[in-house]
Amino acid sequence: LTWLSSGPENLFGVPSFKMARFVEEVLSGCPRSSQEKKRMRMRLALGVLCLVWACAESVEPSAIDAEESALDSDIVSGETLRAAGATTRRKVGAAVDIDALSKDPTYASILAREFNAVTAENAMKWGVLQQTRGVWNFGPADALVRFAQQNKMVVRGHALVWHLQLPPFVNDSISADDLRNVMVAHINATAGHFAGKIYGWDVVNEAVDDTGGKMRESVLFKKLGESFIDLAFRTARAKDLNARLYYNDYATEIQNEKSDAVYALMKRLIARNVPIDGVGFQYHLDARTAPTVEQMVTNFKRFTALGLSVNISELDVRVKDVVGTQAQKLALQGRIYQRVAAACRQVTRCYGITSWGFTDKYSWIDSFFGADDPLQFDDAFAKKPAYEGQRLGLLGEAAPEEPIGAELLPNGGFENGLTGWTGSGAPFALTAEARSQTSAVKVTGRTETYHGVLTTPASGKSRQQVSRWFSRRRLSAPVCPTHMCESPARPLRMAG
Ligand code: 9MR
Repeated sequence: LTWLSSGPENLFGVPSFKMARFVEEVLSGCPRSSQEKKRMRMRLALGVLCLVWACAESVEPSAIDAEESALDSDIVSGETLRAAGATTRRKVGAAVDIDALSKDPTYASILAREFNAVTAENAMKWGVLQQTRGVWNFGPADALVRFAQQNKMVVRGHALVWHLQLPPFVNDSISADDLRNVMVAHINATAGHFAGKIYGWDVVNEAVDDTGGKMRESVLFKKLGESFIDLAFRTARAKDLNARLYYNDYATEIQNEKSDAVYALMKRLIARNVPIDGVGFQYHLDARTAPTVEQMVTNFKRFTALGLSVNISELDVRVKDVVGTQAQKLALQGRIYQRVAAACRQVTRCYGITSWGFTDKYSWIDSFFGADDPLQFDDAFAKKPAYEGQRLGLLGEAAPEEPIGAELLPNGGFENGLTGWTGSGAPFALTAEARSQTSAVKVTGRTETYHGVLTTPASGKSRQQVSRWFSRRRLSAPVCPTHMCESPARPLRMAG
C-alpha cells in the first residue's frame, strides 16, 4: 500500500495524498474489543469503497474517458495528436492564445481536434488576472476552461507564482509581509476559483537562475527567500486538493548546471514535506542544440526517482539558424519533435507534452528571437513534419538521432574506431578525451557552432566540450581503447 501510494501520478494515476488518506483510513488502529472490530469492519468497507472510487477515477479524468470513446476509431489508428497520445494515456496539450481562440475559427477547430489538454498562454498569470490589487478578472480564463470542457480536454493552470508578468503592486518596494499576504491572497483566489477544473497547476515558475546553480534573485526570493516556494505550494494544495502541483522551468532538458539546481531544489522541497507532485520541463529548443533521447530520458528519470511526475510543458523548436534549405530545417524539426515525444513515452511518469502554441501564426518566438517556424502547423494551418514527428513519437516510433548518411557514424560508437577529425578544411588536434553519449571529445580551437554542438561554450578557454559528432568513416578495427583516443592518425570529416 505504501508503494501504491508513493509518487504523485502513481500506479493508479491517483494523487498520492488520496491514496495515503485511504491507507490511513484502513490502517488506523487495530481492533481490540468487539465494538472496535465492528468499527474496523466499517472502516474496511469504507476503504474498499474508496479503493473502487480511486481506481475508477485513477485511470484518467472522466473527460478523457469520454473523449476516448468518442474517438475510438481515431485511437486505433492514432490519426490525430490527441488520439496518438491517448494510445498511451498521455496528455497532448497546447498553450492557447485567447484572442485567437475567440476570433479565428480555424484555430479553434484544429485545437479541439488535435489536443486533449490546454494551457492558457497568458490568461491565468498573476498580472493578467489581477491588474488591480484585490480585483480579479477571470473572464478570459473562464472562457478557455469552458472551451476545454466542451471539447473534453483537461486544463493545465499556468502559472500561480512567476517573477514575470507580475501585477504592478508587486515590485521592489513591497515589504516582505505585504508580499507574503498578496501572494497567498492571489493563490487562494485563483486556485479557489478554478478548483475542480484544473488537472495541474504550475505553482512556481522559473525560480532557479540561469547560471551558477543559484536561486533567481527575483523580488519573491529577495524578500521571502526560498520559503516563498513552500508557501505557494502549501497554499495551492489547501485550495485545490485534486490538482497536481508542479514546479516549471526552462533550459533543464538535459543534466546540466541548471537542471542540477532544479533537482537539488526538488530534493529540498520533498525533505520539507512541501506538497509537490511533479516537474514541468519547458523545452524551448533550438534545433541546433536539441537533446538526444538518451539525454532526455536520463534526466527525467532522476526526477521520477524522487517520486515526482515529469511533463514537457512548453515545447517549441526554433530552426532559423540551422544550416540548410527550409525543407531540411523542417525535416530536422520533425525528427526533434519525434525524439521528444518518444522520450516522454519511454518514461512511465512523463504524463504528457504541451507545445507552446500549435501554429507558427501565433507563436511568441517571432517577437523574441526573430521570424521562425517553431510549431507543428504553419502560418496557414498546414501540418508540418513536426506534426507527423510528434504523432509518430507518441505512437512509439523513435526518430533517428540525426540525419546520418550511409557512411556517417554517430558519436555513440566513435570511440570504437575513429582516430581523428577534420572540419572546415583544417585538421583538429584531438586531445586526450573521447566519450560517447552526453559528451564527446575535447578538442582545441573550436569556437563556432558550425564546428559542432558546444555543450559548454567556454569563451576564452583553449578547450571546449562538444557533443553529438558525426564522422564520415569508420576504421574496421578499434584503434584506441574505449574512452581514449590518441592524436589523429587519419583525418576524417565532421558533419552535423
Ligand atoms: O508566450 C508568452 C508570451 O506571450 C508572453 O509575452 C511572455 C511574457 O514573458 O510569456 C510567454 O510565455 C512564457 C511562459 O509563460 C513561461 N515560460 C516561457 C514562455 C515564453 O517566454
